[in-house]
Amino acid sequence: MFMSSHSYLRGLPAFWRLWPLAVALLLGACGQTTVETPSDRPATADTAKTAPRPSPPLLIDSEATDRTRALYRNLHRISGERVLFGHQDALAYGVTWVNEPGRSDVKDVTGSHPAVYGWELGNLALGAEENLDGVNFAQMQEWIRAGHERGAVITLGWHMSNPVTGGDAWDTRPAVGDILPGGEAHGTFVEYLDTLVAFNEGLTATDERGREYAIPVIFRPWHEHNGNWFWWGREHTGEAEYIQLWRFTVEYLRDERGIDNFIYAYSPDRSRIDLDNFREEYLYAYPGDDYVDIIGLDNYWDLGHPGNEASAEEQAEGFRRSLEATVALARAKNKLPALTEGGYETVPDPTFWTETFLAGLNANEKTRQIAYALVWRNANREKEDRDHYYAPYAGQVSAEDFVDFYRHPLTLFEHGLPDLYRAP
Ligand code: BMA
Repeated sequence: MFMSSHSYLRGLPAFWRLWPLAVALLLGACGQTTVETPSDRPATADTAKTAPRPSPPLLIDSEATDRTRALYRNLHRISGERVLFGHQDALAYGVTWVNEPGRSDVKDVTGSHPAVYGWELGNLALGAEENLDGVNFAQMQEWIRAGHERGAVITLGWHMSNPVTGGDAWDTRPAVGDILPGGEAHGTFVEYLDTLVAFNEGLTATDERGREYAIPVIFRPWHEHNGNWFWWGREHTGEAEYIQLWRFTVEYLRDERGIDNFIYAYSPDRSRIDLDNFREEYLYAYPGDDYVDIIGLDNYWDLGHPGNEASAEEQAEGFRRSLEATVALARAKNKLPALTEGGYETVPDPTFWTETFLAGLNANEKTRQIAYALVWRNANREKEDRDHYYAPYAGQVSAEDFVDFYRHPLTLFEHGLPDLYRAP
């Protein structure tokens, strides 16, 4: 309903800045059924008259580029209607192939690439040419550009090396206190962040008039911080320190370095959240509404994780409840809810996609508001000498069921995407 962004309206006389409000009030007074209502109420004429209208979702970056704002608004609009399917490293390799132009395991099975591409920055800060899974960074930039130009969504995560020890993200020797401003390793940390600034400078595309622009990116730093497996995780840093780490990251990238194409996603891990106390545990070390755009959740736990001893029924209930709670929190904050990571390693269940994954996402009005759901990478079997994949490949036991998942009206893959980068 509110089309304009505040920065776009800056400098206009007061009347013109207030017109969206005037239009909304007028429509509200007319009892229009199309007026946006809080998502947990049915949009009837009655509630439309009385319900408080949510203000338009704004990014934490008030200078965000038009396309970045458009993406965020469009994902909000789609939320509740369709869930975008995402896959990590989709274009770089699959279970039986590496680096074949135009190929992805998801496309091999369904005919379409995923709607969301996840990419990984681990080892970027070390000056390496390839990330920690052997993906060449220059090629990654090309794949990001190609995916964006086909209309898909890009998200970046970072298993950042430990700036204090030089070890990897799983080297849990204390680091956060030392990398914050005033700490001994602060300079090194800033250099690490600068490698992302440089990488991001290469994430450009060209519009129809030949002008270069920055590709919008969902940036998801410091994920699963409520677990204890990364150096920024619980037990290896305190709550206040983690919040400072997050805020410094945003302020440095956005305010110091002027990055305006990032949408910031927060994503704790489900395995360390008690569903009966979701809100409080999810918000452990939450950096604040002024620092987060996406209320995300990483959930492998309820999807057949080997450590979860709950029955299949209990896990299904856990999955549904975790999505409902994520959506409720996102709505209360006027943020976007997403399943930022998840899946079932090697998908051994032939009906996993429809009877577990879709059943949870499509359970009710709340769960359907998850904007996108991304499953983790399909490691190349020969190269990594193991079975570590989360999407099916052609012939895999869940491949047929995945086609039903793809065809379901709730799911959205790259083929079916509307223009997400034009202002709604
Ligand atoms: C993990 C595993 C690792 C990988 C890392 C970063 O979950 O897939 O093999 O190196 O993510 O992509």
